[in-house]
Amino acid sequence: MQLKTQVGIIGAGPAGLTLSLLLAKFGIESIIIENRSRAYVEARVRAGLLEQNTVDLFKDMGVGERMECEGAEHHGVYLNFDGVRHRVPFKELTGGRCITIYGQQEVVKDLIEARLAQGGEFFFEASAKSIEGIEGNSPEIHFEQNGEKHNILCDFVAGCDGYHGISRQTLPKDSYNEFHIEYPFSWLGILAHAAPSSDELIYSYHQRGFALSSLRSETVSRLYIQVPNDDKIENWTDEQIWDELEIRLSNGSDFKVNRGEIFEKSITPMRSFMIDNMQHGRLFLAGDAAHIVPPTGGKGLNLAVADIRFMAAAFKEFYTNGQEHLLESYSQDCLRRIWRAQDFSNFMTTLFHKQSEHGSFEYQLQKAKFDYIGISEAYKTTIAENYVGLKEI
Ligand code: RFL
Ligand code: PHB
Repeated sequence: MQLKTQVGIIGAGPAGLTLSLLLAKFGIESIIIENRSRAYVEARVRAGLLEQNTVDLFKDMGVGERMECEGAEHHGVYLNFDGVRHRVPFKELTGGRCITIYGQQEVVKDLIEARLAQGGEFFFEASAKSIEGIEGNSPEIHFEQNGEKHNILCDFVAGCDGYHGISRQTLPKDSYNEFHIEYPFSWLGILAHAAPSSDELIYSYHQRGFALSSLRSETVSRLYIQVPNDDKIENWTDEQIWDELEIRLSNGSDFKVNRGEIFEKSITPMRSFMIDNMQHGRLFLAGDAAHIVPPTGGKGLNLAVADIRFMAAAFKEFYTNGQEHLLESYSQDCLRRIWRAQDFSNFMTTLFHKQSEHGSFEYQLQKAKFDYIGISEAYKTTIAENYVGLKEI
């Protein structure tokens, strides 16, 4: 089958879906191809923290109705270190901004439903195999579905296909520099039918390692613990996970973790990854295809959506005014925010994870940073504005 559209989008994650909806709003045609089934992408458990900008954009796009009902606004966060707790309030320090807790799979469900309701074209279980002709004006995406080969002739290709996708591999190798940090630890994450143990998220340094208490709803908790990179989920019974969470989050206090049936558990490695050019010719990358941040700052999905805001504006400018300057500055426009988020995610990761001997020089530096949060409004403000996401950057 030979298809034709204005923007061919690879990937139905938050980036690709947000792009297709924004383009529709601007009267620009698109087709999405997605490797996995609709059911798979709607069930994939990942992020939960939405920045204010992301929430505002979803509301503007008219896809925020369920998020506003079921999502929970949080106006502060608890930071623990060796049994000491500081709260960082957002509203006071950021002029009224906050975060919203709403699962990524719920975002994906809302976006797919909204796009299908517009008659948007999707190919699920369709794998992009190659992207040809990006240096000309009509690039082509070759994909396979049910063993049959198809192609889409487009004006532009949006590579929203995540870290393992083909888009980044299609960029000429000499068109970008790559930056990596592989952290020597991973996150074991669970979802459980248990009421949240705290009204706000808790990030906790403990000498046995990091722990994070988050949530999805009044009856579902989302929790994480730092584990070594070679750890296996089979090494942990549910009881051991709960015990470890309780040790690390309570740190000797009488804080109790609410326990319940664990219905999802997995281990995710922690990495920072970056390329410093996200485009070549008619191919433009967004989201995890171009950058990965460790989840400690809650930034990955939000960065994907922020890239798309620039990409959609650039396509709009091209189609409505024939101007290419926003297309040309696309990478540079995105990179400022991405580097800021890389720095903040790395800061949160190194502050709260156990990386060196408890009591060592490195540990004392972590603790000195933490103690500074307790005494400085300026430092708290820096954390708050990065955490809720800078408005303009
Ligand atoms: P996605 O979501 O990976 O979507 C890419 C899509 O492309 C498809 N694909 C292909 N389709 C067709 N042909 C091919 N050849 C293809 N190759 C791939 C894939 O099937 C997939 O559906 O990328 P996108 O849209 O850039 O979105 C990025 C976010 O998913 C990611 O950054 C976040 O989940 C990161 N993240 C968090 N981000 C936050 O903003 N806040 C958080 O609280 C947060 N917590 C997290 C996280 C990620 C985590 N894990 C599991 C990595 C917590 C965790 C534990
Ligand atoms: C989550 O709720 O999944 C979550 C929250 C905050 C983070 C990372 C993940 O920093």
